[in-house]
Amino acid sequence: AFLENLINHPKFRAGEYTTRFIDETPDLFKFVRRRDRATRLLRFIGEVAVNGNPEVEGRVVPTNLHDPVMPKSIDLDEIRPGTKQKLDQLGPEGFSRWMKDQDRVLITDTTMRDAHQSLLATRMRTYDMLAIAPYYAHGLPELFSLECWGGATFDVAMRFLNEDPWDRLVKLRERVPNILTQMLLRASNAVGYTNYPDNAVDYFVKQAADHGMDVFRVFDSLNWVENMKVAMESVLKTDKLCEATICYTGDIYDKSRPKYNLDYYVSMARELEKSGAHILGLKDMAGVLRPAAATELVKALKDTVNIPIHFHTHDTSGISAATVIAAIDAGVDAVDAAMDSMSGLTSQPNLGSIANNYIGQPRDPGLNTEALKEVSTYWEQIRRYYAGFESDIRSGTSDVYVHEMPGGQYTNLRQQARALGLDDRWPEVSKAYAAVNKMFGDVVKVTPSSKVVGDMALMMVTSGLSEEDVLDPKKDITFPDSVISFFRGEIGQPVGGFPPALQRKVLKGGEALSDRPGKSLPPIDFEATRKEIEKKTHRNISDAEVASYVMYPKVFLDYAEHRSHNADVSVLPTPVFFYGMNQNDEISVDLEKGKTLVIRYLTTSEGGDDEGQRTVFFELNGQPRTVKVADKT
Ligand code: 3PY
Ligand code: ZN
Repeated sequence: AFLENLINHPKFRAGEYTTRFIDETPDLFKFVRRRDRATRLLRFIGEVAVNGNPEVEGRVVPTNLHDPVMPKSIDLDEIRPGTKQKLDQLGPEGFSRWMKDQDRVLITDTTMRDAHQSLLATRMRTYDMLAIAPYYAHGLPELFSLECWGGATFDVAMRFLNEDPWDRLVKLRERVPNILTQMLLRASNAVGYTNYPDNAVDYFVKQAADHGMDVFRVFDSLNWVENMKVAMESVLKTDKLCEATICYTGDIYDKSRPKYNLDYYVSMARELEKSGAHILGLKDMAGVLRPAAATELVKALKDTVNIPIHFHTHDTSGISAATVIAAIDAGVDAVDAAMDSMSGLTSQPNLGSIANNYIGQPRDPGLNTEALKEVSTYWEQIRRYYAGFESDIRSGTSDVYVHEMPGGQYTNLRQQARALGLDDRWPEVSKAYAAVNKMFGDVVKVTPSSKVVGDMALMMVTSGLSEEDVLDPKKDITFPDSVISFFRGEIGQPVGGFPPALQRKVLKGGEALSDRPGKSLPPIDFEATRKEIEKKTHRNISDAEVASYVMYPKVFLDYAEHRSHNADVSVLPTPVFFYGMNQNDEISVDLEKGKTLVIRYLTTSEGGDDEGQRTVFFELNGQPRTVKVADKT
């Protein structure tokens, strides 16, 4: 195709070219890939048949998987307007006032973002979200929003699921035209683990808004408002909602940690409102806000700001529903919860139970409880597909009040600890985590600062280092990269600054930033970047893909490579994607409207041929097809 483009290029034909023609003519790379998608998809299924999907290697394989039973009570013909229409009508400021005027409590469903990030290592596939999406639109238009994007979902989609996160967003928006979409944006860290140049954050936000994002929950991993302002201003330039968010840390009642007292939160709230927030987010990422403290904090914040307040927590302790109820009773405007079957443990508290708790009362969220039940049943069936990603915890744990790990990190860190052979020493890891927090100056712990603390804790346990060892100026220690970067100020400034002695030790005389990293990072040249990616991938690159590359260059290129070999695998049902097909199974795959493939898997040849290739036999729309796959087992 490249040669065809070259030969047909007007300048080439006219002989008007130099040796730099190829470099200077990006259109040469703009060609449609001709190898058909069906063949590429068969190749992927064949690969899974022969070698398995590496993403589930060594994980529990669920049995007895079947297609989910879909909700019966929801009428898919009728659709009522929801919060999306309100935002379109009123604009973000008007919407913010509307929110405050509601008696009912507004509820966000986090199932498609935080719940699976916290329970299933973020592995939920687009396929399973799209199938249920219309039932939300038709059955639950009273929801405030669907948190369905951002946080860790962005890189995991590309890295482990070989999916385009932008495509997920666009398709969800199409299927749910009436409920606000919501994302988690890590301020200057955007959807990554490190600060990006200001114009990269701005570009990302614009792309997200253009692709259907409505509510931007903006937080900074150190509660550094200076760093939040860049992302907030970017959101304020769109006509979408800016939910500037406080990360709750510590305990307002703990006099020994005066950094994070009521005044601290009240003044941060004031600053966020002054910076233009439409909504104030209160994010209890670890789930350590106790009910009584929630009552006091929500009341104080309500007395301070004129914008609505949206509360988020995790159920790691097992008692977070009490905190949510306390927050609602204290007048919070909106709360997060997860569909029943995706709630609890390190996820959000139970949405159905919270909704039922308010039936017949002034703050009744007005959700159809039958629809809630059926949607939850759908997720219950889907969750089984992901059994291999569940963490082995069965109950809430009061240990969270000691370590204060965010729900989204807890299971991840446990898995990392297991991989390092520290499975039986988890209590030590959790203790080390708390100790690191103290040594680092009692910091806000949420992505990416939580990763810094986690990396250090694992390092201490694996190398048998004590707090005294770490603090001892005479003892040489190789600190993890993330820790060095943190002490250099590369993710920002912590509340109250860095502990000076430890900072000196970590940096070994090196300099640290005291200003925003985004200020000194060179701005991205987006057009040059696009050309660079087009050259590497030999295809057209969209604006959104430029943003993916800017966030995660290597992850994006690997994803693009996978896609060019295997087509868009997000159209495959989840059991097929992870575990392959059983003999004589048939699936129909919708490539686009009016283009459906019927794929039947027949068999795979025993043993390899001379080149170690095995033949996988299919029927594609009734016609026999084979693919050759190199046996790597
Ligand atoms: C994320 O940043 O992904 C989080 O979930 C933080 O709570
Ligand atoms: Zn969360």
